[in-house]
Order: sequence, then C-alpha cells, then structure tokens
Amino acid sequence: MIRLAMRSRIPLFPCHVRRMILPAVAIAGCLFGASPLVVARALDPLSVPQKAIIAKTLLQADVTGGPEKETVALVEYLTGDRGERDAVGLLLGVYDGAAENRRLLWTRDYAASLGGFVAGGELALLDLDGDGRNEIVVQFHHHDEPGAVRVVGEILRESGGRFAIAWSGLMRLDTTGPDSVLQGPQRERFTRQVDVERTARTHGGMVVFKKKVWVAAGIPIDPPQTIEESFPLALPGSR
Ligand SMILES: [Ca+2]
Repeated sequence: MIRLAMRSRIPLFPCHVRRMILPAVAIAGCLFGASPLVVARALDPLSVPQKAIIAKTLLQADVTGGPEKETVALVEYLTGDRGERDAVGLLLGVYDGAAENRRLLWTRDYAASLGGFVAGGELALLDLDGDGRNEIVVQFHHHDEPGAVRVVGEILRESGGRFAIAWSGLMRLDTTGPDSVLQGPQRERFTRQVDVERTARTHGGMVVFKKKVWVAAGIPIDPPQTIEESFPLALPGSR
C-alpha cells in the first residue's frame, strides 16, 4: 500500500527560503488521479507517462555555471509494481536547452539508488556556497512506516558535468506516532531547515541547519528547542 496519506503537506522550506528559489519557474505539485500502470523503469523523468505521474516539479536556474539556465525536474510516479518497496519511483533530471529541444545531462533514480521505499519529493535550487550557481536540494520520504516519518535530504553540487552528493541526511524524523513500534530512546522527533544565509557565509565549506527538536532519545523537549547544526560539505572536483 502506498502511504500517500502519511506525506506531509507542510512545506519543507521556510517562506524566506522558498522566495530565494530564484529565478526558478515552478510547475509544481501537480497531483493527478493516477491509476497504476506498468511503466518501464525510466531514467528520464520527463519521459514518464503523464498518467503515471503523482507529482512533477520543474525548476529553471543555472546549476552548471554556464551562461544558460538549466531545467531541473523531479518526478514522483507509480511504477506499476504492487510491492510497497517499488510501487513509487522518484527521478531527478538535469536538462540543458530550451523546452522544445531539452537534452538530458544527468539523472538520478532514487528508488534504484536507495533500494526503494521512496515517496514524495521536494526540489529546490539554492546557491548555498555563494559561487553564483545553484545547488540542487532534494527531499523525499524514505522508509516511512506506521507511526514513523523519515524525510531524507540531499544537496547535490555540479562537478565536471556530473552532480555529486555534498551532503545527505535526515531533514525530518518523527518516530513518535501512536502506531510507532519504536520505544524509549528510539523515539525521536525533529526537523532541519537549511539556514541559507549562514551556509553561504561558509563559502561552500559547511551546510548550516536550524534543527527544531520535540523529542530526543525518547525525552520530550517542552517547549521544543531550536538549535544550530553544521556539517561539512563535500567538495568534489575542481571546486
Ligand atoms: Ca553554488
């Protein structure tokens, strides 16, 4: 069963960050009444048949450092597989060229890369290191279970025509739901939001998050506390 109902509709980025997703043009959040179809495992997100698409986001911005803007697509779709592991696919694609002759430069198949159990998907293009080109930030549900929500984030940076994972980790974890089988110290509830301004100040060295914590190691934090966290960003290639 696909747990679409468990997906958060709470924006994963704060308003000021969403306003910074510039000059992106979004054609986002298109929910279709898709019925299960048998869809060959596609690598090109824009080749997924419309009837199989659950949600599609297209953003345009410079992500490679050239003079032109690229198009970045994130497509969540029904694969036609009835198994919970593989029922939903999530594809990321980077394209150059205008809409009529887009060329796929790079793609990432999240279900294949992470062993399935993916759903949802949020895309943002943010210049996190201040070099004038945008990094690709993807968030999606991975291994949601009854009473447990896990949202994973990835920051992807261009290097030599490819994109490498500069950071990945949990952006949201809530194992405190009433149906959760996890007990005691296994119960956690927190969210992370990228602090874009503070991240940019590190000039690509770190990513800085505001982490809001409701439950830590089974202990309720009341009122919830927001702390700052920072992690090193990988520096692939010639950066
Ligand atoms: Ca950048």
